[in-house]
Amino acid sequence: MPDVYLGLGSNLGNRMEHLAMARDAITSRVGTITAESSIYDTAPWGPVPQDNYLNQVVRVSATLAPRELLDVLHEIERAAGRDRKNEIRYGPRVLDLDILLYGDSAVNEDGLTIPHPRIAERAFVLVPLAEIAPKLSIAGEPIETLLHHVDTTSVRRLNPI
Ligand code: A4P
Ligand code: MG
Repeated sequence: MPDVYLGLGSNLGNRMEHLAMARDAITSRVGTITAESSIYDTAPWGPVPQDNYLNQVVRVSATLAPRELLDVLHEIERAAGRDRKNEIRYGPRVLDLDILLYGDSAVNEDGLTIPHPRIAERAFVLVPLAEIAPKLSIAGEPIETLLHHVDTTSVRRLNPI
C-alpha cells in the first residue's frame, strides 16, 4: 500500500478539535495513520487576511485510490462543518484536507493534482512534512532544499500536551 501524506489545516472555531476529528475520521475511513507530525500554529499564507491556522501532516497507509480518497476527504471536511459553496479561495476554513503525496504517483486530472502543486511554496506544509519524512524528495528536490527557500519563522511548533 502506498504511503500517502495528508495536510490538515484549520483556522475557524475549535481548531484543535477539528484536527482531532479529522485524524479519527482518517483512521476509520482511509487507513492506519503510520506517522503524525507535531501540530503547528502558523501565520496565514496567501492573499486573504485571516486568523492563524493550526497545521499538521500525517502519513497514512491508504486503501483508497486517489479519487476515492479525495471524495472521502471532502466528506470529512463537510462533517466538520465546511461549506465550500460559501467560502473564498485561500480564505478561512474549519477544516482543509489536502493530498500532498500519494506514494510516487503523479496525478493530473480535472480537480486533482498530486503531488499537491503548492507544497514547495508553503512553510506550513514543508515544516511538518520534513518532521515526519526528512529524507523525502518532491519532484526530485530534497525536502531539506525546499525548506531553505521558504520563511519558516511564523511556523511555531506547539508542545505536545
Ligand atoms: N484539488 C486538486 N488537487 C488536490 C489535492 N492534491 N488535494 C482540488 C486536495 N484537493 C485537491 O480545494 C479546492 C479543490 O482543489 C478541491 O475541490 C479539489 O478538487 P481547496 O482546499 O478549497 O483549495 P484550493 O483552491 O485547492 O487551494 P489549496 O492550494 O488547497 O489552498 P488551501 O490550503 O486550501 O488554502 N495558511 C496557513 N498558514 N495554513 C493553511 O492551512 N490554508 C489556506 C487555504 C490558506 N492559507 C493557509 C492555509
Ligand atoms: Mg486545500
